[in-house]
Amino acid sequence: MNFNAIDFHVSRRQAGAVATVHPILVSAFEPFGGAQRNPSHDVVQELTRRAERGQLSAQQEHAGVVVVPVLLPVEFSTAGQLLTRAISEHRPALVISVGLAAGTDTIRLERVGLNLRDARIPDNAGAQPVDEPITAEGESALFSTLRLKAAGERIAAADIPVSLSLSAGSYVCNDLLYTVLHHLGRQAPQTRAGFVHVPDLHAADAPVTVGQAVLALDLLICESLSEAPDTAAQLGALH
Ligand code: PCA
Repeated sequence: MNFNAIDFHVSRRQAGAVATVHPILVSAFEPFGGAQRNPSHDVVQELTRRAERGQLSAQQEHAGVVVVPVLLPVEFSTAGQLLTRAISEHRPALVISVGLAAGTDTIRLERVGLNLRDARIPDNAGAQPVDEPITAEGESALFSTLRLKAAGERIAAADIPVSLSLSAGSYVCNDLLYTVLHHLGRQAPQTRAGFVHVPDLHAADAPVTVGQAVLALDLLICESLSEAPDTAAQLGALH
């Protein structure tokens, strides 16, 4: 998969209409594991469409919000390389990545990226690393810098199933989360970044609709553009 697979798009109308533009880099993944679709793509596409029409709450609350969507291959290393390259190019205010976690029934706000590759199935390029670090010299784990508790409370208040998650797994989504946090920690520590897993939104009994997932991302952007520390809500997990 090469760089052409990436689909950049910035709304010129919005970019020209405001003095300060805050690009929000939002990545989605291609299908994997034999599936025809990856709902993360639908969610990011719809978020971008609404942003182009100026319909996001984030745009009412923060001037200059522009969504820059990026579609990534489900490939270890490559996904992270492409997104860090896009970060260098766009110098975004926020980086939010979205992926599918089939079998879950909530929007999962990922708190932690692990320095670990342990793939149960091959990625889309056939790689299947087992028990390997992502970077040999990196920290064991890195925390999302998005305001997840503030966002989680707001998403729950909108009656959307949401949870804070302590593991993004050990496949390509975790690889991307860790790689982006590692990169930003060194290059642009003021830039908040994190990862959101969505359930299979195309399943017949999907617990969350595409519209709800889009609203959840919108609220996550709203909260994460604030420079304030995250709220101290008592949302820690017992197990
Ligand atoms: N989900 C996979 C990789 C791509 C995606 O959408 C994961 O959770 O790692």
